Amino acid sequence: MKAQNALLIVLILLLSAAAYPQGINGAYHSYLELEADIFALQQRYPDIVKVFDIGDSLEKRNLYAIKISDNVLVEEDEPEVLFLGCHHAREWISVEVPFLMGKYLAEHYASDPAVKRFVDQSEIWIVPLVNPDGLEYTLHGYRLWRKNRRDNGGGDYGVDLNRNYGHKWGIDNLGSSANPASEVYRGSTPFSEPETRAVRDLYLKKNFQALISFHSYTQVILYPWGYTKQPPDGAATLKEIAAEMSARIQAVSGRLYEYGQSGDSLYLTNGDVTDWAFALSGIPAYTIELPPIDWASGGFFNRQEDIDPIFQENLPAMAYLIDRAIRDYRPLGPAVYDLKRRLFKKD
Ligand code: 0X9
Ligand code: CA
Ligand code: ZN
Repeated sequence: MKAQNALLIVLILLLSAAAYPQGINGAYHSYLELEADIFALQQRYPDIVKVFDIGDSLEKRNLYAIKISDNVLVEEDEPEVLFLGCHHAREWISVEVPFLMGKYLAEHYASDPAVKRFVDQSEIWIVPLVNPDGLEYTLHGYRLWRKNRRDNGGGDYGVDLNRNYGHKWGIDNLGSSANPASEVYRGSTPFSEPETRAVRDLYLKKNFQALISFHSYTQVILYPWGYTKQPPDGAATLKEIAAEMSARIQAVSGRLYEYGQSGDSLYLTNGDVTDWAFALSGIPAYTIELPPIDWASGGFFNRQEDIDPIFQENLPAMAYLIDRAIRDYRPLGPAVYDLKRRLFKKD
């Protein structure tokens, strides 16, 4: 290579590094950036933060769960709450909100009595990146990719991870698709994907009392069922909690998150994580579709300056759910774990 050419290449690299100081994804996390930040958090707060590797993605990336609790090395009999992000690759903001929650809890434990109470009295589990292969593909392939990267044959790729869970899986072709080319392809069987199996297996080992699965966009809070318009038993409670969360969000930013039963308010979905968890253990299980409200306001492209405000407005909603899990907690004992496993086998 001529010296001139080498110089030119170095110049271009320097210029692009200056133009993208945080990589091509700005303040959003890639898989490796998130991995580094997760371990940095554990290293800084080892008494209350522990990282678990809960399985591998299809392309062999690690799936991480962050546990935040006092005596974090011990499994205590405390209510557990689960926050999930990024079932869908292009929904970048859905990685940031649950991750920032973990960071916030760790950083404010020593100074904020409310945070201390949450961390001491519950165990908060965060899986910020359920779909790392998809996320990487949005960075290096196609920004609007949604599914994982399963090779379905015939040139078709990807399973919609939020159609791959085991409750009423594939019950109709409205709430998911049997077509491997579809954006809502449900996969070949329930839990055919390693990513949904990892979430399932974590869920079955724990005793979660509540969960939020973050998505974007449209600014709504949704609860089961998704597979039908029929309301579930306990719909009134699910609605009441959604209303409380919505009000808390609005109190921060003025932004309105509508709420309702997902099958009713959005469109039918079968095989999503909230229906599965709710069917299994009847816990309050929510999908929160983060801002913006519509495509014209940015769709999947939130500005990096919006990450923190979106986290800040969701913080009291998450805190409300944790607080409620603490207040309503009835220690269940090992029989329930057995029951859950048996129920699951029938699925
Ligand atoms: O379709 C989805 O999986 C979610 N919307 S998104 O635009 N982020 O893809 C909504 C899931 C809602 N849950 C149920 N309807 N059960
Ligand atoms: Ca604990
Ligand atoms: Zn989504």
